[in-house]
Amino acid sequence: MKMAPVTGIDIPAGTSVSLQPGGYHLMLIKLKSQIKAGDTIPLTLLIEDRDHKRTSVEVRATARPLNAAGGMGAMPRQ
Ligand SMILES: [Cu+2]
Repeated sequence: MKMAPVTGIDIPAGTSVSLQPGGYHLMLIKLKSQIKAGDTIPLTLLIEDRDHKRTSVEVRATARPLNAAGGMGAMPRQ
């Protein structure tokens, strides 16, 4: 599979985009320490609306083994 970085993902009004293996996904690079399966990783997603107003969304992702289906899963922080 070939991957290329993007600077953003368009989400048309009323639709959604899934981040998942084989499609758009987040890649964590230059980590300061190794992430192990089961670790919880806090992430901040930056959302920009059509008026360029930015909102950040905090999510917590649970690391899964590299060979697991679904890769890393994220849920909104409660
Ligand atoms: Cu990737």
